[in-house]
Amino acid sequence: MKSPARTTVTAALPYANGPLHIGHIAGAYLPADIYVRSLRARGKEVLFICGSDEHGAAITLRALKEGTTPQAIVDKYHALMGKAFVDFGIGFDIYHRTSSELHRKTSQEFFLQLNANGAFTENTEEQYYDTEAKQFLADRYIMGTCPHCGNPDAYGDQCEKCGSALSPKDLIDPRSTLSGSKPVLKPTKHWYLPMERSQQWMQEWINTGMLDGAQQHDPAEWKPQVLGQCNSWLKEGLRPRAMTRDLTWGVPVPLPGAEGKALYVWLDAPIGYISATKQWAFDHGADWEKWWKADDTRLLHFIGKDNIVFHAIIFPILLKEHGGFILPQNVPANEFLNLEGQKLSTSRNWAVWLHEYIERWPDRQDELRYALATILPEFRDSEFTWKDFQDKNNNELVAIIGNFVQRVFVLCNKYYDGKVPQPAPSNAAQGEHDTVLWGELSAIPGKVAEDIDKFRFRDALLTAMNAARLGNKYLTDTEPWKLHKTDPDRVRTVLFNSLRITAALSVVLEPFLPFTAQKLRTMLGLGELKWGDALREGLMVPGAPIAEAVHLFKPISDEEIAAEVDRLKSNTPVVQQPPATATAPVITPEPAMKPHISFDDFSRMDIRIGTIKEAEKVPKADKLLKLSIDVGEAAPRTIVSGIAQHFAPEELPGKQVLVLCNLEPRKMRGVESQGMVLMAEDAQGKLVFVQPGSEVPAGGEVR
Ligand code: B3M
Ligand code: ZN
Repeated sequence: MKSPARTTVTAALPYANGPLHIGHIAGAYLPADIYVRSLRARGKEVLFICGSDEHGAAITLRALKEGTTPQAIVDKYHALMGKAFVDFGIGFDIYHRTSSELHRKTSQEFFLQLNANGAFTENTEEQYYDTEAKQFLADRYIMGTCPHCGNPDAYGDQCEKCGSALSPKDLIDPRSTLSGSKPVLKPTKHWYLPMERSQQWMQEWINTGMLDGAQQHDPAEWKPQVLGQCNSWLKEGLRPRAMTRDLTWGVPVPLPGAEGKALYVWLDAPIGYISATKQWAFDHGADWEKWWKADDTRLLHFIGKDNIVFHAIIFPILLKEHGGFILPQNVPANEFLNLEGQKLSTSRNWAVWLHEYIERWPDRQDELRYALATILPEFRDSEFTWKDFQDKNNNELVAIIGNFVQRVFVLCNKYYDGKVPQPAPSNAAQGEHDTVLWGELSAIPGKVAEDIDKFRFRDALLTAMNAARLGNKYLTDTEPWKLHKTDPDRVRTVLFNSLRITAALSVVLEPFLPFTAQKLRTMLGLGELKWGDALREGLMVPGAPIAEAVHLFKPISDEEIAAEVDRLKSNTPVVQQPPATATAPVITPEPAMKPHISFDDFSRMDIRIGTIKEAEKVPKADKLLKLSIDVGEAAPRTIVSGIAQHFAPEELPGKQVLVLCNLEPRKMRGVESQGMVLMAEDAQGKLVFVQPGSEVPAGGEVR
């Protein structure tokens, strides 16, 4: 692998169908921003690309709901999101949009090149059609029951409950999102990407980093959950995927005979990164191509976990089929953020909206950036609570950084009339505390950068905060306020050193807390600093003026927090969670822990040990197995379970499993399922049995 000369960083293009919430921020934008800021501070060449995703059913359905046009929707939310990003200090080089003319042209050219290269197959196939709305139903236009988890509201492209990628024909009991009616099948012609042709190289590229005989990336640097999702897709076998849709809102398919057809939104959206780069280059008189084509450019996609296969499999296939482009070197996807014990939900208004936060907490961007950075869902889902936000603010920002800086500036103003003191000549008046301080402090910038490079932003922030902790300890150990009268030389050295710690803080905290870093530099009378300036000798000049002491952070009261929690709760329409009706194990990316239930609730569940007697595939359902399980009754029960991708039928007979026996019976693919098998998920997302420690008679109750 060549060492990169430059880095192209993209952050997922958010759909312009609603405002941004903290889940979006913690998923893609804050980590990407921290990463980019740290590269910039190290003088690296980097381009940070984002924009609004303005096509797709997400937009048109929202327009329908708000009784307006798709164009009005994207105009409204593009402006709202763009402003919120700026206000929050997310420093994109460009925030573009996919409804632009340049994007239409770029994605049409891309499509035509793919077509010319023979990358598509044209197929006429039956698709679901809504006879009332007179429209074909793809993606979010069609809903039904997820064959994997039984979620009754899965979309035609994805089940948001279990995260599975779906196509409309996978749905059980499909219905039109537009009219609610039962759709009919009708033939229509589309351009398909025969992804199965890429199975071989994709498998190798993902898992070894090798492509065309060259090492492109190191898979050890990819997050396990990203590799896991890709491999479970690859294991199912890549299949043809339609790259066009029967829609008028979108980029028109630029071919004769394709009237009324648009590019699939997941074809046009990632090309949006390229058109945004072109626009940026045009605006700056720069070259766009090197950011996408030079093999010493490193391409990174920051996204949330629901976008993994699109960025790690489908887009790379498209780039390679097109030719001339580099492939991403990493796809550092985050898991999901939950809020106060529940999944974030736009429809239930269970969210902290970024633009509203900024309105209610003006000039407190860094407080939220900090709280989120400490809980980024880097490897597993995590949770934001207002209480934790308060704790992080009061116990860390106020008590650690604020307190240190306040003490240093108060003392320097009091003793030296607001000027940088002259330290004792080096090696003179150096106490043991100084040696410890410099020893520990000098390791911090390198360690922070190293963790950031590994996409371990939480660890990096912890280390950066240690600089402030060291500062506080240094003041506590040296007690300059006690020595001022008796040993003024020593005190000047201590406070000079403390100003240097403050300068170092403004460097190592900048990626996380850019507003605070700027304040610190202004207070110190310093201009722009680079990473290498953190502990540079000569940075602080004795005699130079510094500012008066200010409070960098204010404590947040219990009342303020209670008001936020109330606000959240009163905003939310109380929607009863639908009862679990699944026959497959319900493994959701939901909150870490669910709210309390009563003992009564628990005792209503009849969970028993079952012994699997037989297992067979359910015809025409590649996810389902029909199991015959002995749960201690006269005859075994039939249970349909969405585990076919995880177990071969022949490995099951004889296995003991946990069965929820009194779950309402349900028909799946015409077979009545009389209960649910309970399973767990391993780190790779593979289902595994939950078994008794030793064999027990079938029918034994689990209590
Ligand atoms: N708009 C999905 C999302 O917002 C989609 C990302 C596009 S990235 C090219 O989650
Ligand atoms: Zn599902």
